[in-house]
Amino acid sequence: MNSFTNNKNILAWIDKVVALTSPKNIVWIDGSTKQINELTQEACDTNEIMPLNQEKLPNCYYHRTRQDDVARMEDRTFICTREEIDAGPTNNWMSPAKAHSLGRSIFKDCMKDRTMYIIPYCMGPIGSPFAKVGIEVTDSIYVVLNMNIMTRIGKQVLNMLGAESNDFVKGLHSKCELDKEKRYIFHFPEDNAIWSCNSAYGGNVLLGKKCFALRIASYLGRKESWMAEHMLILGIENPQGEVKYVAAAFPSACGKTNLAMLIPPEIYAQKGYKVWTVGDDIAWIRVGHDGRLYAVNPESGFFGVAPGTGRNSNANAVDATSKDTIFTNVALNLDDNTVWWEGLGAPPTKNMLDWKGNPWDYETATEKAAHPNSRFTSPAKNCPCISPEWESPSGVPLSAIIFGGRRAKTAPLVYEARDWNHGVFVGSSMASETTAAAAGQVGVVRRDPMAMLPFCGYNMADYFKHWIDMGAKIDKLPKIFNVNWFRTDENGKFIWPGYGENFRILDWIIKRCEDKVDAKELAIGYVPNADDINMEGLSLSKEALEDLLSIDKDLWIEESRGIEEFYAKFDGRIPEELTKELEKLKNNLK
Ligand code: GTP
Ligand code: SPV
Ligand code: MN
Repeated sequence: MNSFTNNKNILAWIDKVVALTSPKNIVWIDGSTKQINELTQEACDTNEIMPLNQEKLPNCYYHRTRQDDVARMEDRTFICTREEIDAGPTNNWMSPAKAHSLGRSIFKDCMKDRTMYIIPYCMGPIGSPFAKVGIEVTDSIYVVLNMNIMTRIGKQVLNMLGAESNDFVKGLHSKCELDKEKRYIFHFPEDNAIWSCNSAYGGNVLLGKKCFALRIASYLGRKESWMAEHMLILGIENPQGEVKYVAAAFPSACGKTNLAMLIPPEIYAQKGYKVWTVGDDIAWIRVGHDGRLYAVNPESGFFGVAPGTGRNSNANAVDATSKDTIFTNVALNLDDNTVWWEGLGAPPTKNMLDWKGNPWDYETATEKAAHPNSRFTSPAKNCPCISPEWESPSGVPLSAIIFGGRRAKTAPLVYEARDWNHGVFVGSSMASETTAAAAGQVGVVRRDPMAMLPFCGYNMADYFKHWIDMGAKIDKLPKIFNVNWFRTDENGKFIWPGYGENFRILDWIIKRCEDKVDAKELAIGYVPNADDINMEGLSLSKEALEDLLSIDKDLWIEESRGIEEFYAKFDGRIPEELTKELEKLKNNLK
């Protein structure tokens, strides 16, 4: 009998995984501080991680990945449904039979000289009706230590599951040989299972995150009438102490963590406005008893982009990373054994190593010191602005949903959808420039509906239909907006100052939700009257703001063609509600 669990489904599955991978040792992760400390020590002894300056960065560690294993690999990520159509044209598909046989050949005996760690984890606050259980089997201590920050792990999770339940996601990960040619991330939504091999980069191997909480969960959400979204969740407190919550979907490395931890500009802060972080990457959303939408952050930590995170841009993130944090692929400052990255604010020193471990001199360097997708893993509870409601079992009520991306020209600073279905259209037709968060070319515009292109576990046309259907189930619909912090001038520079100043746009959004301000109707939806954006204390001119709020008709005609092309990929499966919205847009642009 196993002392950790008597759940026969878990034990039967573990038996199979053990038979396949032949581990030398097996360690169940109980979640105790003692066990985590021992594993941390072991990972330090083998140089898997390195302790940083324990006075300046208490309980912080450093890790480097292989140079060809630094981001999600979308072309190696598969949705393995029985029917190809159920994965849809935007996902890579492999039949479960083929993925199983290929996976088995790679996993065969892969742990024979290694220890297998079995991590029971929970996505969502334990005991919450939103919460769901996963078990990740891995041969990486780095994965265990990261999962300990990003999810709720250990014995409490097994207790939650009980002896009979089969309601858990079976996740198998092995570093194997870290061979790029044999790197695969397989999802079996119909079997509640994930297989990941030959990678050690976060998004590919922390199976609770994108693999479970988005790809598998989006599939479960459609079956069970809820939503799993690539969204931050934040609360905006006004001077009267009332808090309104919004969720926002931006593609990877497009500003979710930064917006979630925003510090309002001085003129707002003085009056008593404040932003509270509920989550920075993923939202699980359900209809509450009162007919409103409620959102929960299924994670318990932040796996955030380091470059660009500094005192000036995101002081809350800098503070959150000042202890109990694992840094991956950032630069090292050898003077005091601390970390550095571009945009941290502190000047570089002469005595540094870049993310590859090579000496790096800012005067002669031709490459960046930190990898553009270098990351910090920090506990959410360390964040100075973490919301008192962040672990609320019933979630927080949403007043607005915001979509956004990186668009150099087309999308205005902000606009509002006319109604829910139009909002779903806006989300479904989002596009954004690619970033370093995924392997491949950076800066290419691609359609990324609801920021879910790489994360939807089923046919995206059915996902759009699910959004439309959810709208019919919500009595008090949140308003839907689109924002773009990334318009550029003729020199390629961002026009809008962004970061904390984005609060001015959130302020307008909340006023719209409270019916306190008018708007101007354009072909694409409602935009603010320039006078309604509070510009006090900002040097941006009124003309520049008006320009940011205007649209170029020709660009939007081109855009509508792009949307049509994208929809055509789905062979008539796009819901009628959305094709009607596209027709409306085209007519409005005539
Ligand atoms: P993932 O964790 O990959 O999902 O990314 P994210 O959406 O949380 O993005 P994050 O907030 O980490 O920001 C990514 C990059 O965009 C960082 O380098 C930021 O400095 C930059 N950024 C964030 N917000 C703004 C903004 O308002 N304006 C500008 N110009 N850059 C921003
Ligand atoms: C993203 O790429 O959207 C991330 C980082 O949040 S990862 O965990 O790699 O997916
Ligand atoms: Mn993300």
